[in-house]
Amino acid sequence: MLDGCVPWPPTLAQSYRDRGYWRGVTLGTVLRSAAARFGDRTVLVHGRRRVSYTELDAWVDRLATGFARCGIKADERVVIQLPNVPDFVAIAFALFRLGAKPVFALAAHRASEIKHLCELSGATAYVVPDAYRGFDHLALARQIRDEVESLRSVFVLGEPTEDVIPLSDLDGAPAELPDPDPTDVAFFLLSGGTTALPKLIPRTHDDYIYQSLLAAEVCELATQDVYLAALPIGFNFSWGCPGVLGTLQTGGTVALADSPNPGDCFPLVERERVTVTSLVPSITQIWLEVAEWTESDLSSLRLVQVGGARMALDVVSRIEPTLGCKLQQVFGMAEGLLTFSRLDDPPESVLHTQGKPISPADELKILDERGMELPVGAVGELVTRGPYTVRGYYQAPEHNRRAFTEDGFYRTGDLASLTDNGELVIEGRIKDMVIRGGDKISAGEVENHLLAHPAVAAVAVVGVADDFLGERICAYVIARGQPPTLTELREAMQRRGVAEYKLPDRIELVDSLPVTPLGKIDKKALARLTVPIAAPQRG
Ligand code: OOB
Repeated sequence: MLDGCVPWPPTLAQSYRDRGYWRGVTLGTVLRSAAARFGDRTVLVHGRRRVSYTELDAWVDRLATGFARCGIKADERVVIQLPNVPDFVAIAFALFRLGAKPVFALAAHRASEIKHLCELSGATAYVVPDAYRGFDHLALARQIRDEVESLRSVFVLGEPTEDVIPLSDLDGAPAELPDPDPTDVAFFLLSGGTTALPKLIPRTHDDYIYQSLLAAEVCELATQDVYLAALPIGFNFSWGCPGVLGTLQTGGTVALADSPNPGDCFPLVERERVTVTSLVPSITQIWLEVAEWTESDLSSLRLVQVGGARMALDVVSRIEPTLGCKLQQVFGMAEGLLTFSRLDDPPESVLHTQGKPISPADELKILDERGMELPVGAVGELVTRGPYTVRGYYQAPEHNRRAFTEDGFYRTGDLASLTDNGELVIEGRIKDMVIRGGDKISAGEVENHLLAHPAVAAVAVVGVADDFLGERICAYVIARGQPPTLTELREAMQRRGVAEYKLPDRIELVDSLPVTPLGKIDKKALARLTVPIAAPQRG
């Protein structure tokens, strides 16, 4: 396994193989078999572009050869920052075939996040669009290449220019490629981040193939299914829960949307006869509003998965009647564990719980503050381990000691309880994170950026309840000299190259911050102080 990753204990790994969970194949091979089975069927649709299984397989070979000729080698890390386009999928698979490891960045990430990801992963290459949504990714890529020592190459999707490699150049007769080890890392997902900076989550071929196939099975995916990738496909939910990878393994079609908004998605649902999609709660709310009056025909939808953040009951209960399809509640994390409500679960269970783990080998425990296991019904921290839940973050031994128990359970930082039936109910969070829409924002990261501002003497960032996004970002600031305005702080963070979704929605100027008896800032007290806001403040 790649250096810096924590493997599963050997006996447990063997038992996962013996029980058939880990199949000992790589993602590159999975695509090869899918192409052999599903040939001319369409695997990817984007706008007017349609790619068949056979075409994707051949394209991936050509790209892999091209990457190899450009010097990309097995085990090297490659940061991919692309929107939902067929090229994203082809590039990821080309890297899988080479044994190089894609690191999935979000299109919304900017200099601050990208630099961190490139440094942390030691990336040798970075793949970007030339420009996207008015942002010059090429300029960002050049800046990052200048600043990050390990970064040798920039590959660009779009207009060819000097000093970067156009992806269209990566072509050539397929050469002999090494077959990577299925137990090794296939790619890296990003942690939501409780620490000031995001961590990298190594996912292996074995564990991810198992997860995506199992998720496909629970969703009863079949060749006739059309999965709409509404959310960014670098997000675990739409990449492999079952998402793109689950669909590809079952012979279905993935329709790639430019955004999760109804304006982009509804016509696609109608045109492609989409059957399944996955959404976060805030987007679901917009879908429900627009579905009331849309002229698009949504009748092909059979299943909408919703997860990534807590969802209000009045939203949950409107989904099935308004969209005319089944709702599946999903609780998940890039680290692994997935719980899904089942298609035949009784309505009360689907409405009020986040379902059951997808694997019989998932182990879930609810712990109290001292680490003692709690009985059914009691609320405590959810910890978990299993055949597709990681044993450690990449290159983070110290953090891993805190984030995992001694016996390898991942401490989710989520407060939950289990019902008599073994369903999970998410009750809250102890981790220092804001979940805004489906986006996870580390409070510590935002605090560090704000502290860099000369007018900020001290700051505490908390989530404030919001009807639409679930939470918004509120910063309690003790000013130094002239108090800063929200706009000033947002602009200062933007100048530091921070992604837009992490900018505070509101500031509260205070003279002091409440502290716990141990002298830490008392965020619970702050959260209690904060009244919900109807709309973001500006000024
Ligand atoms: C998904 O993954 P991440 O890694 O972006 O975030 C994980 C965290 C969880 O620990 C929990 O705090 C929160 O997001 N979360 C939920 C939730 N689903 C995730 N909180 C309340 N209710 C839910 N249903 O968000 C993710 C990954 C795969 C599938 C779906 C979501």
